[in-house]
Amino acid sequence: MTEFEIRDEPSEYKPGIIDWSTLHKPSGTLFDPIKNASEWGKFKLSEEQVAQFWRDGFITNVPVLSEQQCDKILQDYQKMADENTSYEGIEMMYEWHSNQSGDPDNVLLHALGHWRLTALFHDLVFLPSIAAAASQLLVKGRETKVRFWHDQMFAKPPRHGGVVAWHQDYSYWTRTQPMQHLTIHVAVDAQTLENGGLHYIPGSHRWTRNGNPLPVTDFNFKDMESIKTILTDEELAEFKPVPSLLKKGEASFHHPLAVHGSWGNRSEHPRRACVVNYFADGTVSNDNEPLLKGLPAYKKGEKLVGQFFPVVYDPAWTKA
Ligand SMILES: O=C(O)CCC(=O)C(=O)O
Repeated sequence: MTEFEIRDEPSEYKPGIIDWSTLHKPSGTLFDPIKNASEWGKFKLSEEQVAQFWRDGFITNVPVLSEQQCDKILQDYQKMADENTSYEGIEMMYEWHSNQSGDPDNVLLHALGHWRLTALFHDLVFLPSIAAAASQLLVKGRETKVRFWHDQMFAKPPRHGGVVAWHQDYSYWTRTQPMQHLTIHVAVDAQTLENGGLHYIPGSHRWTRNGNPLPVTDFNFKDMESIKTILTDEELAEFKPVPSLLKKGEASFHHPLAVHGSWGNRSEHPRRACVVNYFADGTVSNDNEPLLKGLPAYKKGEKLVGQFFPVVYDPAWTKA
């Protein structure tokens, strides 16, 4: 696969419907794109934040969006949730589960691929406050060129919003390697104990099985505690959840092995989050099948480049 060209305008997927994955730079809809190389510096994490990430497996409460930016994104979010499978262009999405658990008392909207559908979701992928910071956390000890892997939405309705069972992200991603991935979880609604805010297990990014992630124990994010059936006594003793309690517009950044999850939403308000997943440039396919629905197949060992894996940050840009 070859690198996708940088154009000034996105192309249409079909008449009247834009495929935003064809634009490999921000459109300017969510934020003013960076004009001077020196501006990138203000988005860097401190040495303490980087050290904390490698010690605990996550950092939290990083401000990345204003409340107004969240509100704009929430309009797109609500429209998609309301129109559901009749949303125009929904077939471009990698996944769409209006209720991943299947249980009407524990509803979790979970979807991947909305960056193709709206300018705001597209621009979030290129947001400097997450992309520049990601370059410091993908590989220990050096900054890397950052590529987009995929996005996710997790929405829990009021009162009967579902759980996201404890898991490590890389358990779902071994079809890409090596493991040099990162998740950024952006709270577009404030998160609380009552509304199903995200929790982490500090130190769990060191939990592996012969160098591999823990096996997936619950594909439907339904049974919160199912991971415990496969943990060792030492891991169970260390299993001490901490809430990240993100304010609206704040993000947490977590390691691909950091165990995280969230309980149901029992508040009177929706709890919606936008998740962006990146990997370091140089990550390759570990599967001959398409890695996500609608993408071309990459051969095992082939570098992940092209339309669906744009570069969102390059350390060279700070010197341009
Ligand atoms: O929204 C949630 O509670 C879970 C999100 C998640 O799994 C993630 O951010 O990687």
